[in-house]
Amino acid sequence: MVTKKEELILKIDLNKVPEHVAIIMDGNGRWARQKGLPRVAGHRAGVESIREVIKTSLELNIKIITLFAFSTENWKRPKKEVNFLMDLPREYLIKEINNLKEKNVRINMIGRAEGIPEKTLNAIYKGMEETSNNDKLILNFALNYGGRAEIIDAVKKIAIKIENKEFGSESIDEKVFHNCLYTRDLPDPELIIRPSGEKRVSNFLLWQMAYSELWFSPVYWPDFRGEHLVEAVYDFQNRKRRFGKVNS
Ligand code: V0D
Repeated sequence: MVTKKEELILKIDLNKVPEHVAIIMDGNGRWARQKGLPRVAGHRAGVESIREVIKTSLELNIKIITLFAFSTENWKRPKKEVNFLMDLPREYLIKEINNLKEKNVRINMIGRAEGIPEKTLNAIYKGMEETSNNDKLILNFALNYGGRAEIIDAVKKIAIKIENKEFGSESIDEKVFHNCLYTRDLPDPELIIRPSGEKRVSNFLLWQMAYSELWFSPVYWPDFRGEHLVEAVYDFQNRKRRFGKVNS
């Protein structure tokens, strides 16, 4: 039997796959509510979707996946939920690290370290260290991340460099700015996916998404499967990207 996913993969041009895909892991709470389960059950179910996205990214040869896991605004949620979420990275890495190593996946994190429990940070840094030589796929978690916070942090870095006379204000350009972002080592995402039916950007990768293609899916994150990623990539390949120019 040929699955929907296999059928879609046959239509993909493997030479024109986006290098960097970013995903907002949204809809976990609503998924749980619909099933009469506590919100945290949705967060836990969302881990299986990460596994699916990794597997499919390796098949398609996507090089970087950025996952929006926790925003600078998510601290306003009930304390019990925040505490549960903050233990997930450690739990995730204990469970998945061997699988990630075997698959040659490198773990990375972007966002503000301040506020994240030390135990969580240490687990993440250990995971990053242990996978730092892997080069098939970068799995980049955006944690305590906000696009505006990132831009403010970049402005602060530039101000300090100017105070230290590293360069003058006339030297500030897009390249200098890019090098002060959390994503300084990564190319901008060509494709951004938001599941769960919301059609908003919600403070994700504001600077980096200048020319990104956007794909919205009605599926809640815990129901997101490999075929949904392939569907988004297929649609991406059938768009004309002009970057503000006219086509010749
Ligand atoms: C909950 C569904 C993995 C979406 C997936 C604290 C929301 C499970 C991580 C993770 C979360 C983060 C960093 C890292 C390794 C793993 C994670 C959060 C939430 C926010 F280095 N899943 N996951 N982080 N959820």
